[in-house]
Parts: sequence; C-alpha cells; structure tokens
Amino acid sequence: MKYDRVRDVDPKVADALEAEVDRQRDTLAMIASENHVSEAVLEAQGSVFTNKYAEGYPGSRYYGGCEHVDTVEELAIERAKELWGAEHVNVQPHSGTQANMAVYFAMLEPGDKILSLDLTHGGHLSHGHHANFTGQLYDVEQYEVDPETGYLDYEALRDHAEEFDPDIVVSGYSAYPREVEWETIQEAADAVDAYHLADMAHITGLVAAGEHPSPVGVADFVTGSTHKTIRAGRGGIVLCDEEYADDIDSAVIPGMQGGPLMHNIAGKAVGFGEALEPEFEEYAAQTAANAEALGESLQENGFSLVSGGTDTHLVLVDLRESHEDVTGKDAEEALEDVGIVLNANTVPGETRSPFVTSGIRAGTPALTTRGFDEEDCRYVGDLIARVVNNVDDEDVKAEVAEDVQELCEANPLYE
Ligand code: DSN
Repeated sequence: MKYDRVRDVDPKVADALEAEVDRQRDTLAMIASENHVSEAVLEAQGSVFTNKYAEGYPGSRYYGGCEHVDTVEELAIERAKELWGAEHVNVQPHSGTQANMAVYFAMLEPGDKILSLDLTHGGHLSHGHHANFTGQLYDVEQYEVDPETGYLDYEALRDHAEEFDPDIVVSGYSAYPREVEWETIQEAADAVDAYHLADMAHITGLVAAGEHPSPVGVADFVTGSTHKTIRAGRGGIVLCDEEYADDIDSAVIPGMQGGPLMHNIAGKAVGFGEALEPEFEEYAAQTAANAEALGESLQENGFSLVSGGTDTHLVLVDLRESHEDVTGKDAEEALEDVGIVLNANTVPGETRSPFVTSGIRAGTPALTTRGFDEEDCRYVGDLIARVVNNVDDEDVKAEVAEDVQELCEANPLYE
C-alpha cells in the first residue's frame, strides 16, 4: 500500500504508515486480540465519515446531514442483529471497554458490587481492576480459575456470589482458552438477583460463526470488541434484550460518549457484512483448529499450557515448569526479534509483575486470515520453541527469522 497523498504533506507519517504495512506483512501477528481487516473495511474506516458529527441515533440526531451515516449505522445494527441473534444492538461504543462502561453506567450506581474474574487469571482491566475506573467507582471482588486445572471454577464462583451478593456478575475473558458455560454463570447471577454481563470481546467472531456457544439470549448484557475475531471496523458493541434498549442507548449518548465515530461504524457495517458470508464460518473453524494445532505443537515441544489446551482462538503458555529462568517478557522480546509478535501474559498464580510475567499468550485469528492452516501452525509452534529454548542465541534467532520470512511470503497480506 502507498500513502502518496500523506507523503506529499507529511513524509514522517507516510513513512510510519508504510513501515506499519510492511511490519504486518513481514511478521506473524499472534497477539490474540489482533487481526487483519479486509481492504474494504480499511477503506470504509479511512473515509469522509470521519468528518461527520451524528450525536443521537438513526432517524433521531442532534445534527442535520445525517442521512448517509444513518444508512451505515442501520446496516451495522441490522447485520449485528443477524450475526448474533440479538433483539437490540448499540454499535456506537468506541471500544470494548466503552461498551462495558455503558452497561455499568446504565445499570449500576457508584459503590455497587461487581463480581468478576481476576486479571491475572484471564480477566480484563475494565472488569474491576483497581487501576481502572471500575475498581475506583465500584466495590469489586474477583473469582479465579481452578489452580489445578486452569478451568473456571463455577462452584466457587457461585459460592462467592452467594457470599458477596453482587449487583452484577461479569463473565467473558481476555486470556481464557476454554469454552465458557454462560448458562451456569447466569444461574449464579440469578440466584443472587444480580445482572450478568458477558463480555465476549475476544470471541465475537467465534460466537457469530457458531464455533463457541453464544451468551446472547442467556446473559442480560453482552458486550464485545468489533475488530478481534469478528474482523470488522475497530470499536465496541452492546447487545441486549429490548427491555434494556433505552437504558443502554442513553448510557452511551448522552451518558458517556459524544459524537459516534461514524467512520469506524462504517467499518463495522462492512466487516459484519463480510462475516455474514459463508466463508466466515470456514475462517472461524480454521482459527480454532489452528489454535488447537499450535497448542499441540507447543506441548510436544515441552511447553505447559494453562488448562492443558484450548477450545478457542488462543493458547496461554505457562513457562514456569519448562523454562524456569525465561520470563514472559524475555520470550516476547526474543520472539519479536524473529518476527513472531505475541505478548507476555500473566498466568494463574502469577508471582512476577505484570510487566515481566511467567507466561505468553498466542492467538491464531490473524494467521488464519492470511491463510495459515494446521500444518503451518504446528510449524509456528516449533519455531516458537526454538526461540524460547535459545533466547540469547543470535545464530538460532537469525535462522528462525528466515523461516518466519518464508512463511510470510507464502501467505501474503495486503498485496
Ligand atoms: N487489549 C486487549 C487484549 O489484548 O486482550 C483487550 O482489550
């Protein structure tokens, strides 16, 4: 891709844009929350809709000239309803965190109680971390995964809910590789008369394609990001039953946001349209099969996986048993040197700081988008092992970097 017009007015930014395209082409994007959207989504996002203010909702805006933004927002909403089978959808949250904020702001008062998964066990900042607004505005207690199995401990969650009596139970995770039993969590929330927010951020695409059970129609509120496995324009989304539609819509605007990012909503509409095509189901199934193949390869190479495997698009590697002296950060940096980009991640029972960590998280959505299959992902597992076994060996890393380049060239991106 060339950015000739930007280059004419701002060569420094043009250099960065072109360098980023090259970086994405020449590296393996294995951060589990990332993907490569289509050029159609890129075009919609980089469009004149960035100029338009449109506070309000389709057919009821505070400004004139909204007929075309109404069209794309209506398309995004209708396509999202079809994809996830929701009664009501708000496509305006600027991000997944803003989508969660909309639910909290609509349904809770400051000081109300949130029960959510601990960040080091796979949760998310916006689920109640002390450094986040949720940890500061609300009274938060957190559940954990079973330290032995790495699976959610649903019985402990239910007992914790009975003891704490929360106003809302939050499910949905950022680093949990196993299928989530939404019904069981809904029952735990119902038993204490709490709402249930299911944040399907990472697995929006898997849920839309039927690769993971859906929380829609089970949880009171479902939120998600729109650029992860679903591969649409960047941002967030809230899905709920009609009975909560007004509460959610007024929490988003005027409650917590101003003008919607209409260029992103156009990207959401295009990406959702793409996800309604039959090929999307193939991509989602391949993403999960690729994660399983990657996990098996890593295990065959001696790595330990939290929960012993995966049902989703990601694996979480606990380095403590296999590589006592290699931190997650060491592994992340050595892998980035060879063009494998993933992230250091805390693991259940973490003893190191979140900047250092004892684990790495690796996802397959972006690799799948550029054409990787199970055999490729097994090979990527071998390459990861060679690097993590030799974090300071520049010769090994140079060899692996060449192998990564060959993989990238065999699976071109943004040609
Ligand atoms: N930053 C995202 C992730 O990597 O999981 C969550 O917001």
